Amino acid sequence: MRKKVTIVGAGNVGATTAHWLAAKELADVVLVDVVEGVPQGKALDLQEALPVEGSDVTVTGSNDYDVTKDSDIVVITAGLPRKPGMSRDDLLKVNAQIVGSATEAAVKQSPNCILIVVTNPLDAMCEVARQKSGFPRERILGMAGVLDSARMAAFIAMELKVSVDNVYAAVLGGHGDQMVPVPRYSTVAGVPITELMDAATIAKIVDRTAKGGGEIVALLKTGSAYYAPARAITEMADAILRDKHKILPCAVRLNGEYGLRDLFIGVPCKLGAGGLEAIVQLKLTADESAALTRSAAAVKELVEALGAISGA
Ligand code: TXD
Repeated sequence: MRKKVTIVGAGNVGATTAHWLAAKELADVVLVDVVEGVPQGKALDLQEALPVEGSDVTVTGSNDYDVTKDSDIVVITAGLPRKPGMSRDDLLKVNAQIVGSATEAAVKQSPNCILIVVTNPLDAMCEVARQKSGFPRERILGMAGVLDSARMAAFIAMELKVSVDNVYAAVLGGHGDQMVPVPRYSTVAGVPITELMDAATIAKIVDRTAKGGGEIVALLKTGSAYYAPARAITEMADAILRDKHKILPCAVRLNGEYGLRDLFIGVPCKLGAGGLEAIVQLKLTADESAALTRSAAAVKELVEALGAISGA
C-alpha cells in the first residue's frame, strides 16, 4: 500500500512540500488548513498536475482531520507569521497554541505516525508537539538542519564553483542566529573546506548561513522562504518512507548526547522507517562545543518562556 503523509498548514511551505512529495510519487498527501477552500483548492490543482507529471498519488485537501487517518508522517507547518507590533513572546504563544491543537488532532487519527515539526520557533515548537503527543523522541523530528545545511552547501558550491553534488555541509544547533555551522566537517569531495578557502571566506559563508532565513525575508518582504524548506522536509520524509537509514541533521530531543539533555536541538540523525534510529556524535573542538552550548541556551530560554506563558 502507498504511504500517506499529512501536512498541516497549506501555506507556502505546506503546499510546496505537497508539490515535491507528489512529484516524486513518494506518498498520498493530505493538506489540512483552517482556511476554507484553500487546502481543497491547492490539493485539486496539484492533483490535476499529476497526469502531466506521471505520478499516481492522490492529493486531498481538508479542513478537518478525519481524512488524515493512519498517516505514516504528519508534517506541522501551521502557524502565524510575526506581525508588526507582535513580540517574540506573543508569536511564541500563538504558534504554541496552533501547533499544540494541530498535534492533538493529528495524533488522534494517526497514533503511530512520525511527526515532523516545521513551525517557528522550531526547537520550542518541537517541545510543544512532544508534550501534546506524548510520543517517544524517535517519532518527533524538527526540520531545520537539512535547510540550514542546504543553504551552506549552496554558498560553498557558488564560492568554489563546484557541483552541489560534491558538497557536504554540517550545521548543528538551534534554528536561529545562534546555529552552529561546522566548517571542519563541511567538505567538497571529501576535502574539508578549511583546506580549500581562507578563514575570511569561510566566516562570510558561516555568517550568511546563520542569517539565511532573514536574507530571504528581506527580499520577499511579505513572507519567508519556502522552496528550500519544503525540499528539506521532503528529504526527511523520503528517508523515513523509504527506510533509508540516512544521516540528516534534525532537531531531536537530546538525552545526554553532546552533553545536553531534555532539549530539542539540531544534530546529525540517522533516519529510517521508525524515525530517529541513532544520533551521530561528532567530536567537537572546545570552540565548537561552546557554540553549541550557547545555541542550546537560546533554545532553553524560549522553552522556559513557553512554560511561563502556558502556565500563566
Ligand atoms: O526551517 C524551518 N523550520 C522553517 C520554519 C523554514 C521555513 C518556514 N518556517 C516556519 O514554518 C514559518 O516561520 C512558519 O511558522 C511556518 C509556516 O511557514 P509558511 O511560509 O508556510 O507560512 P504561511 O504561508 O503563512 O502558512 C501557514 C499556514 C496558513 O495557510 C494558515 O492558514 C495555516 O498555516 N494555519 C493553520 N492550519 C491548520 N490549523 C491551524 N490551527 C492553523 N493556523 C494557521
